[in-house]
Amino acid sequence: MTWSSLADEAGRILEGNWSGGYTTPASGLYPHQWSWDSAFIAIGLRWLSASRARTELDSLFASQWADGRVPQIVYDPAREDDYQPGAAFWDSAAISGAPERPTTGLVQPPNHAVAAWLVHTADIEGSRQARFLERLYPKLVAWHQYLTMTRVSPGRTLAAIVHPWESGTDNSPLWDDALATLPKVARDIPRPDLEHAGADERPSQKEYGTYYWLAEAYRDQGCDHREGQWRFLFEDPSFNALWSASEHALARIATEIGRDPVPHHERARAVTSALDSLYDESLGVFVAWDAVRHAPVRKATVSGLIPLLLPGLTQADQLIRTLRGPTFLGDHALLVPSYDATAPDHDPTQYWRGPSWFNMTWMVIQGLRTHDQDALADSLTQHFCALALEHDFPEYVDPWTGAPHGARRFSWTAALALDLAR
Ligand code: 9WN
Repeated sequence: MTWSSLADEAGRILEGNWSGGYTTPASGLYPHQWSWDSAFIAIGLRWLSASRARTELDSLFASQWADGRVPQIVYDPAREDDYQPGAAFWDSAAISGAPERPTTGLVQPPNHAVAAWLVHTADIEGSRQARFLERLYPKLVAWHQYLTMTRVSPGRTLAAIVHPWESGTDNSPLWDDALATLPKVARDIPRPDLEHAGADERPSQKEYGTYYWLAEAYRDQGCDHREGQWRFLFEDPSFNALWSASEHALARIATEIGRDPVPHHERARAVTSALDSLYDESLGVFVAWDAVRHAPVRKATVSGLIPLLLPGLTQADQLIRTLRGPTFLGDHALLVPSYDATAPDHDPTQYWRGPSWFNMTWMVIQGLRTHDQDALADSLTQHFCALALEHDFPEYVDPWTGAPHGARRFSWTAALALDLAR
């Protein structure tokens, strides 16, 4: 492998998945714009074309809701039949405050300010001339304000997700017990996704039954979970670590454009210290908090390692020990598994229930560098780039064999490989 062949191929993939205003995650399986994908994609795209990276984020924020939320998916109306649930399911035009383009009412993890700052740093002159940060800053502030006002329960500090899709780690074992208590929709659910990936590489029909039931309930109450007793509510460690990291980035952005960084530092510190309550000493990792049952979900997943991104994290040494231990890398994992390798239900090929995802390993690499663990960061970077190139930039891989699964020519795999290869 040479860095230039990697960069060339990654560039071709991002070119192929470029729709004119944004990059689709994968041309067949995911034909629309996804929120946290666009942020990861912009981080790599900045090395190909900083102006396209800026457009990627601008186009996503053009579909921000009036209440500040950044939608999980912005739909391409021309591809309505190619992904479900589609725009017709959400009918966002019927909801007050929704943007012009059709979107879902759910959100995804808030990694956007991190991406905006990194995009800026790749081409400071161009960014300043385009007034990129001036334009995006109030939108990013409104997005974080949505989290504070709508997703933080009274007496808490961390933001909650209201649907597994919002975690970005859809069928993670973290959600199993809660989902088992929920109904499923009775009708047949269309699965165009199965034309592009094996059924054993996607969430099951049973899982989709519950996902739809929950999404319908959310939609039918105007995309606001605060009506009645919402039955799926979790504080996810990765979602909140990204929120805190994004507040740190917003502080930098604020300073750059002559605004006050202090409120962002304060929020970042508050979220980081609230994450303490999710740390599980015996697992050596952060876990999710079930805000309906008022109990932690004591399972080790890669989401619980993502707080490593945060400077000054008091549990960094323990997290790094856990990462190196049998739960994750052990002696021979190539990339970070998505779920506890020692768990009896770990499956190295099934979506978020074991395989390694490139965005998660990229975040762990950034976290290792934040905590001066360059040797391990370097070795993960080598495996990351080699596996991406060898297997046509797959969506995810078996952590031990590196065998590819899910979509190929997957945009964030290409973008983040490009970023690491710099
Ligand atoms: C639902 C687009 C998205 C990623 C998620 C990943 C997968 C969608 C799906 O694909 O989720 O949002 O259909 O399974 O889990 O992280 O953003 O790449």
